[in-house]
Amino acid sequence: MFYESNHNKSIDLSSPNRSAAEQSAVDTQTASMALYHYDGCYFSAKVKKAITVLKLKIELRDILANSRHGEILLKHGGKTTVPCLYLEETSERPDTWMYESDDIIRYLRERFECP
Ligand SMILES: N[C@@H](CCC(=O)N[C@@H](CS)C(=O)NCC(=O)O)C(=O)O
Repeated sequence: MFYESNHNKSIDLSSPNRSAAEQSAVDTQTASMALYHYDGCYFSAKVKKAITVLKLKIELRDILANSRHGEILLKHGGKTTVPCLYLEETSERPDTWMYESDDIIRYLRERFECP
């Protein structure tokens, strides 16, 4: 369970209990994602905490530790604000650059939190 207050909003997340096969299927899906972030950013920390609680393996790209990540984020996402979740394109949609920590957490939760 994860509870964190943010401007009077709260997040209540349950940690999933997946089988090895289920975890492997989830890992395959998250292999096409990356989180742009930096250490010391509260909003990034909130998303990283949710990623941990949801037991997701999502590549972390620190834009301060590696300026190339920041350049790519600006070029393709349109701004250097973090956190930003990158979702590789699929046959159904183009690649996506999702800003706003609450939107990212909601998305990950809807897709990966077990009922
Ligand atoms: N409402 C946003 C706030 C994000 C935010 O303020 N991020 C800061 C770092 S903690 C940032 O990137 N500021 C620089 C900028 O916006 O260019 C969220 O919840 O994701």
